[in-house]
Amino acid sequence: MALGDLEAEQLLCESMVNPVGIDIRVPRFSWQLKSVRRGVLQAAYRIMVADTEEKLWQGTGLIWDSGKVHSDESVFCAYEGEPLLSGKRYYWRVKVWDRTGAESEWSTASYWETGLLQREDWKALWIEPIQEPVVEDPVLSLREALQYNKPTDTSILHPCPLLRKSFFISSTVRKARLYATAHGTYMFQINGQKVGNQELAPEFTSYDRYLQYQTYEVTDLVKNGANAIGAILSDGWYAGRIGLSGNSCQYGDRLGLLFQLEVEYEDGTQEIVVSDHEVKCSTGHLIYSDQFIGEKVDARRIKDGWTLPDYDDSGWEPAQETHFDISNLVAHYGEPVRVAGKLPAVQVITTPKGETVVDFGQVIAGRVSMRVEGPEGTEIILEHSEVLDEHGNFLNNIMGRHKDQKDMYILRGGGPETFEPVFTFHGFRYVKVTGYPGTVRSEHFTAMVLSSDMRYTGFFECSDERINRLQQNIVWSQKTNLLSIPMDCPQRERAGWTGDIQVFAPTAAFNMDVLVFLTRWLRNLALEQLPNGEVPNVVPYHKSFRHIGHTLMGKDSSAGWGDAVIIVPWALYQAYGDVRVLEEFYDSMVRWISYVRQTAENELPDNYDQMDDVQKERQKYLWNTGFHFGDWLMPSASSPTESAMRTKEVVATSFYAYSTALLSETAAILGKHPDAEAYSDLSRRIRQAYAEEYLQDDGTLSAHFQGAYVLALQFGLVSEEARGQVADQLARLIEGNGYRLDTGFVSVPFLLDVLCKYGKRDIAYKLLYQTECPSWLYEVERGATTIWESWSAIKPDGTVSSMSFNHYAFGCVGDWLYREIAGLRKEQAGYKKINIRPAVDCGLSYASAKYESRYGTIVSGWSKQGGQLIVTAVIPPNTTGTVVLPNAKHVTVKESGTPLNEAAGVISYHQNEFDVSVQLGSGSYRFTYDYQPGSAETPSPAASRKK
Ligand code: RAM
Repeated sequence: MALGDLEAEQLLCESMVNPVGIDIRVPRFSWQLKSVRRGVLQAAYRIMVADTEEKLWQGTGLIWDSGKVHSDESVFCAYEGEPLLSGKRYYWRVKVWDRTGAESEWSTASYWETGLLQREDWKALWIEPIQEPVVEDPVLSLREALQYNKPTDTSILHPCPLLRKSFFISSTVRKARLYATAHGTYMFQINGQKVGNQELAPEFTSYDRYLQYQTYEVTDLVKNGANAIGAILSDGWYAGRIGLSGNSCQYGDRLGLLFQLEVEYEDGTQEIVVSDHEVKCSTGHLIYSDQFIGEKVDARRIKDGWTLPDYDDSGWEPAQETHFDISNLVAHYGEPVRVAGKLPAVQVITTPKGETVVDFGQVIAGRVSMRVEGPEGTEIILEHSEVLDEHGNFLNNIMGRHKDQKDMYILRGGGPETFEPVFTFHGFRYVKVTGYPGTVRSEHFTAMVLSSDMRYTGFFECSDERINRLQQNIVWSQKTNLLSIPMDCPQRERAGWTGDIQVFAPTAAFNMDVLVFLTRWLRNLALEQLPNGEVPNVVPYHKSFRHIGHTLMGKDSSAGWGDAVIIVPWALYQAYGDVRVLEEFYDSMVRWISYVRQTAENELPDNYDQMDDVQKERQKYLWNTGFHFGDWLMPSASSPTESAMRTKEVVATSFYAYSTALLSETAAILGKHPDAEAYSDLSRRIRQAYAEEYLQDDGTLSAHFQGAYVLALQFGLVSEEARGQVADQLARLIEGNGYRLDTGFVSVPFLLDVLCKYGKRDIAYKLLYQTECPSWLYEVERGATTIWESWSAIKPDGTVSSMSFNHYAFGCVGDWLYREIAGLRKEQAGYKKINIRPAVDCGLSYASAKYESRYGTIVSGWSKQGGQLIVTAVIPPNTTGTVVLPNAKHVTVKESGTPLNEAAGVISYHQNEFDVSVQLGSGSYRFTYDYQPGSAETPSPAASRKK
C-alpha cells in the first residue's frame, strides 16, 4: 500500500468555490478525497482557518483549528470557530486520514469572504436620480392580457438614468470592494471599465423582504489619484413589466441605488465612497429598457467617458437621498446571471414573405450582439421568436400583453459599432432584422446566452442520437430557464411557477449543481408563504400574479404547486445530502400541510349532506374541493382548463398523501420523532380514504386517466395487493392510446418509473422510443432544440401554435434516463452509497452517465460489443457502491481482466436468480462477460443511429 497518495482537493465553502461576499454565519466545508488506490474511506479530518494565507501555512494565530476529528464526513462540515467579521477574507485548508492510516498533506488553501454582516456596516444612503415615475399600466384580466393585440406603447417609457461620482484616492490601494444594489437593475463602471461580469443584478427576488446586494472585487479598477464610479439603472423586475399580464411597478415606480466602495490602503487605513447627495445624475443613450418590451439605444447620445474622472458633469443634477429600511438586504447567494455562452448565427434566411431572419440554430434566453457600420441615424430593429410558422415566415409566438419584444439601435455613424442590450432579454432562436444597412451576414450576429451560471454536473449519452438530442434539449431548457429564478419559460411569463420546478428539480440536480440556486429561491418561497400556510403558485409572488390567482381561482395556491415547499427541499437533500436545507424549511413545510389539512377537513364537497357516516368521515382526508391545476396540460384534454377540471380532485388528494409522507420522513431525519409518527399516521389515513373513495375492485380508478394511475402507484395510494391490478389498468390505458403519453405536468415525472417498478419495462421503453405525438421523440423529430410547453406545440399537420417552446417541466424524464437507462442511482442521500444497475435490455447498444457528486465523479456506463457486455463503474473515494451485472449468473465475470474474487476493491459479490451483485469500494472498474439477452428484451429501436 502506497502511503502518501492520499489528497484532499476540490474544496467548497457552502457549496461554492472561494465565494466572496457571503453572509452565512456558520459556513460549511466540503472536499473530495483523491487516491490511486481502491476502497478509500475517510477516517478523520482536520480543518484550519486563518485570516491570512501566511498564518494558515504556519498554522499559527489561527481563527479555528478543528483538531483531528474522527469522522467519515467530507461534505457539509460546519465551521466552529469564533464569530466571523464583516468584509473579511478567511483562508482554510484541510487534511484527511483514511482507514488504512494513510495521511494526506494539507490541501491547497481556499478562501471565503464575508459581506457586510451588520446593518451598521452600511454607511451608504439610498439615492434616487431625478426621474419621472414609471407609468403603472392598467391591470388586465388574464383573458385580456392573453388576447391583447394593440401595439406596445413605448412612448410611456423613460430613459435609463446615469449616476456618477468622482472621488480621490490618496495612496496605494491594497484591496477595494464595491457593495451595491438597486431598485431596478443596475450596471456599474469604475474609471470607464465595467465592474464584474454579472448581468441583471441585483436579480429577481421578493424585494420587499429579500433584496440582494452584490460584492465586487474592484482592487484593479481603483487607482491612486482621481477616480470616478458610475451606474446605469433600468426598470428591471422592480418597476418594469413582468409576468404573464406584463404589468409594471410591481415593487415600486421609482428607481434607486445604494452603493458602498470600501478601499483599504497598503498601510491598513480605509476610505469609503458611498452613494449620497454628491452623486450626480443624467440620462444618456438608453432611450428605454424594459425586460419585456425591449431596449432602445440611440448611439448618437452616448456620453463618452462618463465614468472617467475628468468627465465634465457640471450639467448633471444631484441625486436625491431617500430613506428606505435596509432590513431587507441580504448578501447575494449563488452563481450570478452571466453571459453563459455565445452562439454564432448559423444562417440568414429570407422568408417567403421577404423578411430577413437570422437563425441561431438553438432556442435560448438572452440577447443578440450585433456588429454594424452605416450612416448616422440609421434605425435597426431586432425582433425575437422561438419558431417560424408552417410556411417558414417569422412568427411572434408569444402570447400576452408584451408580445413585441423588440430591440432597437440607432447608429452613431462614422465607423464599426456594436450593439448589445444591457438590461433586457428574450426567449428566441430567430431574430428578424429590419433596417440593417447593407447585407445582413451571419458573422455580424452572435446570440449571448443568459443563465445563472451553474456548474454542469451531469452528462448522459447513449447509442440513439435522438435520445441524446432529447438530453441536450432538457439541458438547454434548464440552462435558459434557471435565470435568477427557476422560470417556467423565458418569453411569455418568466415566472417562478412552483409546480414546474417541483417536477423538474431531480433532473435539474443531475445536470447542474443547483443546491445554492434553489435554496435561495426556497428562501423567497418561505418569505412569500401566506399567514394561513398557503404557498403561492408563483415565487416571487408579485402583485399581478396575486391578482390573476385571486380572480381566476379565488386563492393563491394549488395542489402539486404549493407542494414545492416539501418536494424541492427533499430533492435537494436527496441529491446533495444537505440536511440544513430540510431544517431551514421545516416550519414552512409544516405550515403548508396544516393549511392543506384544514382545507381538506373544513371545505367539504357539495353532496356532503347526502353522504352516510362512513363517507362523511373519510371526506376530511380527501382534498377534494376548490380549484387546482391538476395534471396540468394532460394531452387528451381539449384545453388546459379542461385538464385541470378533469383531474384536480384526485391529484390534490394524491399530493396531500405524498407530501405528508415526505414530511414524515423529513421529520425523522431531523430527529423529530413524534412529528414523524403523526405525519406518517396522517398519510396512512389519507391513503386509506383515497383507496376507499376512488379504487374499484377491478383495479380501475374512478378518475380514469393515465396520471391518476401513475400517482396512485408512485405514492402508494392503494394497497400492495391492489397495485398489480392498478398497474395493469395503466398499461391498458397506454396500450389503448397507441403507446403515447397522456400524462400531464405532475404525473409524468413518475410514469416510466412506475412502469419499470411494476414489471412493465417494455411499455416504458415503447413510450421512450415513441415518435408519434404526444411523445418526447416527436418533439425531437420536429426539430426541437428545447423542451416544449405542450407536446403539440407544433401539430402533426405542421401547424405552429403560440405555446412556449421552452418549458422544462416535461423534461423531467432526464432523471429517469440517468437512473434507469444509464443506471446511475443513489442508495443513500448525497450518494454516500451508490447503486449502479444498467438497463441493458432497453434496446440500445450503449449508454453512459457521469455525475459529479459532492464526493467526486461517479460513472455508470455499459456497452454491448459482439457477444460481450462491458460495464464501467467509477465509485469516488469515501463512498461505496453496488453494481448489478445483469444476466451474469452463469458466466465468468472479469474485472479489468481479473476474476471477480481476485479483483482489488471488490468487497463481496453474490448472485440472485439472474444477476450478480458486486459490492465495491472506491475506484474505477471495468467488468466484462459474455452476455445472453433475456427473453423479454426490447429490440433495438429502428432509428438507433449511432455506431
Ligand atoms: C402556465 C405556466 C406554468 C404552469 C401554470 C399552471 O401558464 O407556464 O408552466 O405551471 O400555467
